[in-house]
Amino acid sequence: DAAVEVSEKDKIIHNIMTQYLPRDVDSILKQIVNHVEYTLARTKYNFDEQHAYQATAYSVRDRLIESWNDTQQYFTEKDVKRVYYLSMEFLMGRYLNNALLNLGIESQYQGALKKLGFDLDEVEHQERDPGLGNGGLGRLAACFMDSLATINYPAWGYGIRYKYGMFEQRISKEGYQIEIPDYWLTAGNPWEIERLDVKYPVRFYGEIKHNGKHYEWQGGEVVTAIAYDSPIPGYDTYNTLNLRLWSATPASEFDLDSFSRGDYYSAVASKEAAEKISSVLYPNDATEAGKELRLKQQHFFVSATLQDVVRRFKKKDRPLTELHTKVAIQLNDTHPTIGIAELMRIFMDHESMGWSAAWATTTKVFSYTNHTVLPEALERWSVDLVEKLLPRHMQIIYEINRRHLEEVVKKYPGDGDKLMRMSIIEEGFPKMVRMAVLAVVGSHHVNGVAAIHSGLVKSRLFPDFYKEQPDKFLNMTNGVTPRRWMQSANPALSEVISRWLETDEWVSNYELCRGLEQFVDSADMQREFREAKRTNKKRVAERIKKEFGVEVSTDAMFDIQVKRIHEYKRQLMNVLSIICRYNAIKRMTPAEKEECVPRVCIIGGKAAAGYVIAKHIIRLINGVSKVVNNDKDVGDLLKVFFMTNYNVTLAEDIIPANDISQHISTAGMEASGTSNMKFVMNGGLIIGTMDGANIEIREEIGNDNMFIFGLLEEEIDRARNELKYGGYQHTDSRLQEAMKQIEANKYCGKDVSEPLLKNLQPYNDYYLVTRDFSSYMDAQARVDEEYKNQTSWVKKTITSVARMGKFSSDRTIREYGEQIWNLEATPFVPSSVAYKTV
Ligand code: F58
Repeated sequence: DAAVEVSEKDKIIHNIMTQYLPRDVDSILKQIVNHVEYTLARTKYNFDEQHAYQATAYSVRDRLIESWNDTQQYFTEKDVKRVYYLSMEFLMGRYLNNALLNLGIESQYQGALKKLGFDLDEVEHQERDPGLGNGGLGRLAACFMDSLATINYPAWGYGIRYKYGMFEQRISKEGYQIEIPDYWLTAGNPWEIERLDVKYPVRFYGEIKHNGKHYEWQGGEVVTAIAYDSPIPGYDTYNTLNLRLWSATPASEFDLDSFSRGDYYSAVASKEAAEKISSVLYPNDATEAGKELRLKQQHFFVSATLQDVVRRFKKKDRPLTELHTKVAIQLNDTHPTIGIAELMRIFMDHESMGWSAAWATTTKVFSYTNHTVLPEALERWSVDLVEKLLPRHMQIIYEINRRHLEEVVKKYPGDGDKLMRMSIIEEGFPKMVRMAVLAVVGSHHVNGVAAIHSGLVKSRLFPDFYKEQPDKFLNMTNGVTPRRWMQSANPALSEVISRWLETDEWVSNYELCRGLEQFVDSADMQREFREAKRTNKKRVAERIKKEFGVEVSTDAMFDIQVKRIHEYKRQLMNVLSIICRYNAIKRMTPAEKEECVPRVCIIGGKAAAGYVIAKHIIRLINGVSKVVNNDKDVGDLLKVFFMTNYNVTLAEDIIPANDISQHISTAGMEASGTSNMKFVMNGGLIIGTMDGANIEIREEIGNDNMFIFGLLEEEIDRARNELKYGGYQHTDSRLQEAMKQIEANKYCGKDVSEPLLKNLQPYNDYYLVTRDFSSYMDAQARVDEEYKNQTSWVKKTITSVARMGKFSSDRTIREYGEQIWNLEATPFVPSSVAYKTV
């Protein structure tokens, strides 16, 4: 009868709903082949490595979708507070290996692919590296997603699905950088799920009307934001988070006017323009260009995100004034700061909240991370532009500022200077909106990314605000994920660590690595660390052989500086010292050569397309490389390579091969740096300045395990003035010789040498290259000396690896969770989502 029918049906459904993909080799093989046939529509008997990659990726994605769905449903049921990490950049790197390791099914996939005649490693190399970020800021967001998932925090990432990521760098025959557009979606992206049903309208331009009750923003242009979701697995947890990236498409409503005018083609063309908004990542490094399209991108992704967040909150019936009890929003730099005005607009214009309630809630939701103190990098938008593009937001920003300054005046009557300093609006021609000030005023917490940097955020950037609300300002020292940067990038060393610790739990609890220190004197451990290093150096040596046709010895010291090319990072100082080393070798007697430690110098990084000096530095490096590598006198003692197209994948390949890495910014200028952490975790030592996280790394691993040089932050201003006003002139004869050779165009033409040398003149040397040079050369000499004693060197690297626990992004994220977001770890508990009708 009917009752039996229903329960039979329910049983069947229940059986289906509680079935998960089996994890054994043969089932996985079948899943992969199924995707070859049904997803890729290829014959099962004929598919290549690229198809194998895609089918494998789809099969892994299926698993992630299972846990993703369960996790999201679980979070909803438990009604947890979530953090939303808003970032214009997520520099995720390849997904496949990371997902396999986090899910703990790498060996099964290896087995399945082997049966199909493929090697997992090779298959993994088919994946494009999605470069949706510039550098440290974007990669930090990616490490944070991994840690958020691993710690079981309820979190979402929100950003932009750029069609073109960071440009591909090539080097011309003459040694100049060439930028190639990165259309990374040519072969599709199996890690994303297109959600054509998750879409929001986003408005630009137009005008403001008051309808008697509240303001309404009308007219202008409307585009539609479409969601693309990528599941983010955690390590050794079922929890799977979501990264939601927005893509811009034409709005679905039609502007009937232009159609009825009969102008069909231009009506279509104007729709097409919508897609431009999410088309390209701005490859700017540390200077703000003030481009209208960039502000459009910011409002586009922030508006869609906030609509999505508010909709999710409103699924349960409760007042929006409680939003902060379920929602924390982290602003990754000032790029999403327009969200403060946008949330106010939603509250007031759409949800009929009054100003006070709206503002009280908004400031309990947002917090802001600052990533730089460089004045030229702080975002400012002209009032005219904001007024034109986002008229309602401009009104709201003015009102936020009026009320904010009213408080300042009350407390400091007559102090006009203070008022000017604290204003969100910078007076001048043109008037500007200071996004960082808006972020500070609208946030409950503001943090820097390393101790020294957070100090400078208080003392240099926002001293007046710090004085009023000292507790608002925090430090959250950056970290990196040991999953990608050790376990995945460096299997050789990871295996050694796990064997000595007798566990691989250190992968999600880095502090366990302290246990390595007790074995530091063991000859066995020392040998195994050195063997792992040799394995990694061999791989890079092969790469060099393939790319440059040059043979390098793995006995040489591998010296690496890879990061965006910027004057403050001082790649120029590095290459100048390489020239000095070259000159010194040329003068050596055979006996001296015998004593000399061979070096392989590797430099890599992209220069922003419009950053002329940075591009000159690349040209100089390539020039030096050519001269040095082809000089028979030098032999194996020195080799120089510029590695093209530095990205996450390349970083994973070469960082494990480092003996020493360079983090040599002018003190006070590198907010934190994160590659410094990766290099040490992979068994190398650092030559560096007292800047960014170097300072804290030194605190953890000890001064004996680092090569520190250069002026301290508190000495910089004075040194700069001395240089500028003639009180100081370097007398380093090695540097003088190197500069003379550059002047004689030994390494590059005068188009490059002249501007570079001009920048090294005392009155122009803002980054203090000539001032720190001797001290840098001394530190380099110590590096050479210490490398001769391989036993003491490897002991230093073991001790350092053991003591790097602080720099796991798991630690960083716990601090954010506890001190800023007020979150609870919520590991998924299976029983709670069992199919409900049974
Ligand atoms: C970097 N900033 C800092 N900005 O320079 C670095 O010290 C820090 O470790 C890292 O953030 C993470 O906190 C950075 O990468 C950018 O790439 C901006 C992108 C948008 C345009 C301006 C530069």
